[in-house]
Amino acid sequence: MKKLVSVFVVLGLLFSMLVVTEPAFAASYDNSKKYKLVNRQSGKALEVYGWSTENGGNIAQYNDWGGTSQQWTVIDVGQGYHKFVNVFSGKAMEVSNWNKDNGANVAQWTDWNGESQQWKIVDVGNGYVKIINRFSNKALEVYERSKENGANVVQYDDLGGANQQWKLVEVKPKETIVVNSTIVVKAGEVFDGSGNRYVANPTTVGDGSQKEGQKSVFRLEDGATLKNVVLGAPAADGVHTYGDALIENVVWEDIGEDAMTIKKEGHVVIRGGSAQHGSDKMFQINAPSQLDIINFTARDAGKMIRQLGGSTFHTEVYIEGSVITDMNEAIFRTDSSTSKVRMVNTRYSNVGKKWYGVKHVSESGNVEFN
Ligand code: ADA
Ligand code: CA
Ligand code: CA
Repeated sequence: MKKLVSVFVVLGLLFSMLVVTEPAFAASYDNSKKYKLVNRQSGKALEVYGWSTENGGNIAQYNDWGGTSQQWTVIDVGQGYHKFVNVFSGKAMEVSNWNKDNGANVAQWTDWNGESQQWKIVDVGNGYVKIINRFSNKALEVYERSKENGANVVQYDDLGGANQQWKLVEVKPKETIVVNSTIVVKAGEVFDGSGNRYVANPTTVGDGSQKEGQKSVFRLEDGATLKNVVLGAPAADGVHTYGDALIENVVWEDIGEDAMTIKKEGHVVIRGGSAQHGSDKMFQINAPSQLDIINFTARDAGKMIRQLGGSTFHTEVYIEGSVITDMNEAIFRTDSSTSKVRMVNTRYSNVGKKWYGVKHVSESGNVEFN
């Protein structure tokens, strides 16, 4: 009996080594980019069905027509896993209801760090991958090999079928537009950049260096929305807000002097999108405000959020479902004894002191990774 057990132990060990060393897809996914996922069997694209922004909104396949509900950011969450965040809804793809069954539905949900929202991307050759759920170990597939629009996407045993194979295709910014003078989005108006890239004229707007006093590429007046914009280099002084603002699916490919500045009191929401490569600050708060950052990817800067040095006004920062990596100094730095931060369901790595001078911190569901 003992012998039999040890044979099983050795077999088990060998098997687990095999599993552990199974090569994840070598290509790394740049979280400042957007991808569409095209099914090999049907040629159709993975989408959040019916423009849903709700929790539980279904994920299905549809003709590849270029909508943002068919675009995904692929975010490395460590240990060989990724999450897929829909560009339109800002929600993460998951296996619904902690289900391990064949045929269990795949839908979107607020990103809360669950294993059911994490996927391993495995190269199967010919430019295709399979996508395996961390919680269930089952593969993402188009149900019953359907080729119809709206056909459901579910999980199933990894059987290697063409309906379980996906091609990740980068969605490139369409055009590059040179901004010669600040684009003003008037109070209550919406500016939709349709995925185009905006770059500053370095002489009339700003060269994106650390020189103070550069102009912004966008100025958002009270109640304005800025969406589907890529800010390329040089991004000058980025985005300035004057009052309430919604900044949705905005990607800073290369932060300029800083990425966004709150110039006047208001409630600013940054939802989806990403920012990277800042020499110093990413988000600068120069007036009392509420700043919400949801499903955002922030990486490589001096600090993610800085309340104006020496200022003592009250500001509240809320961070949810985001991924924050490589901040030299901190996630949030303030000199105000009343300013607060609350961070939930966020993954972070290498963030310096994390909180610098912040006297009121509340956190839940966050995960530090390497
Ligand atoms: C620095 C500078 C401030 C202000 C700020 C900003 O903190 O000291 O005066 O310019 O940057 O808004 O970029
Ligand atoms: Ca500055
Ligand atoms: Ca600035």
